[in-house]
Amino acid sequence: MGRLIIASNRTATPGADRAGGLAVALSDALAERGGVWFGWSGDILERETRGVRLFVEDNTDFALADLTTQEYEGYYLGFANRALWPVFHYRVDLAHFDEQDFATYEDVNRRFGRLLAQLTRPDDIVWIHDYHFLLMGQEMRQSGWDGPMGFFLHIPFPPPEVFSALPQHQRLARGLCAHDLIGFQTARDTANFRRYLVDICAGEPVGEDCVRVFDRMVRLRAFPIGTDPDDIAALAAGTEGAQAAARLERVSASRALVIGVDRMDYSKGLPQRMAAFGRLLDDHAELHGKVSFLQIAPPSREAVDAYQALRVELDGLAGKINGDYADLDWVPIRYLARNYPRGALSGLYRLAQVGLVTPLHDGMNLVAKEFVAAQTLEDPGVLVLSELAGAAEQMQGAILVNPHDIAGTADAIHRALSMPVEERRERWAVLDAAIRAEDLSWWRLSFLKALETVREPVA
Ligand code: ADQ
Repeated sequence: MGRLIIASNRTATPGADRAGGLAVALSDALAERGGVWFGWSGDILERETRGVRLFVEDNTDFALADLTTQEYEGYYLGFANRALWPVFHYRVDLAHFDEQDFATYEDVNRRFGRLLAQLTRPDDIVWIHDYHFLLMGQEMRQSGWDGPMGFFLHIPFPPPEVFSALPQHQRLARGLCAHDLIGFQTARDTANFRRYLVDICAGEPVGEDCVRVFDRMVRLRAFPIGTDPDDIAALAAGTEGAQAAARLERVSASRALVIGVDRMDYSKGLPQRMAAFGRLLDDHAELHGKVSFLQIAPPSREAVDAYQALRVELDGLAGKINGDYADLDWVPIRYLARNYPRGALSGLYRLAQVGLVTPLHDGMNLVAKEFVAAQTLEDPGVLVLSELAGAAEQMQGAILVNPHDIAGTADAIHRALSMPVEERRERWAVLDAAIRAEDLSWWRLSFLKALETVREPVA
């Protein structure tokens, strides 16, 4: 068996705390078979940089490349986060299309693709991750790499009509099709890309999941990413989890707790969620003083305008709802724009009666799965989940909502808060079975198995 070569924008840097589930899953895959993990070092240099820095740890060669200031602005902040991220999340209105940003994105993908091609050996397999590197595989092919190569998209893939808003959509699709296997989070994302290839690029469907297009055969499949339920349950019961829950309980007395945990991103539906909680308080005076909403939302991508505007909007909304309803001994919304460790979050999930996960669009949303994993059979909390999160395809035991429907989401929170324990247990059993059937190990093993056999003839 050859080595595994992984490329992702950020790596689990040697020596760093690999607390995140995905980092652990990829580290395990690399440690098992040996290989290379390539990515951006996180460093931004003023002057031009070439080459990679190599470290060896756990049977893995880490290969880290730096970015120049101009590359960071054009490739990362520019094309990846001002054009691809909004369009892939169906927000063409927020997208900023700049030819120079795209040229820089191409340059970085080319430079990184060439660097990585130099590190491969003939019997390796290559697995590239996410929207930062849509063109990297094609660059590797042009540098001579012709072995099995897969790509996994962590974010949604929009319908062809939305994807086509990107001025470079054909170039990007052609680049993606340099891979043998393209994995998506959901059946919906897979169908969207397939329809794009067939309708716009004259691709010819072959068998169940292949398309012949751009003179190549590409396999498209959904591999919904999962979490590690036992790990989260252990964290929820651990010291850090219990301490975080105890700190909150001291000030919240025995009030019901509704929890939301997200990166501060416009795809996560945070203003709509706060408005829904405000609507719950408008409609149910009997809940005043009886329920609190804890929203943890550390700022991300603060150099991008849309993220600055979101911060201002959320500060205003939380302030308005608290101003309208707070009392001497009760704060309705506890809004914390900062990060907490995984252990503390897991303890808070376990304490909460309701998990509110209401993105406007989301590739998967692992918080939904982590909330479920942190519950107990005796007294499980209820998940209120957006039907527009990838997780909704698997998590039918949740109360599903349209996140744009403020009154409907407020009703769903009310229903969750008043749900009898028997129904909560029934729903939780369904959700727990779903997150265990397709957990994080299942995800990585099924992707790698599909990649290893991708060159076999299509049935
Ligand atoms: P994200 O957009 O970051 O990820 P999500 O899946 O919710 O979204 O979270 C990824 C990880 O970050 C989870 O393990 C979660 O616990 C953690 N996290 C989220 N908010 C946090 C917070 N406030 N504090 C601390 N940790 C937090 C992208 C896609 C998703 C997809 C993932 C994985 O946008 O749709 O599920 O990749 O593929």
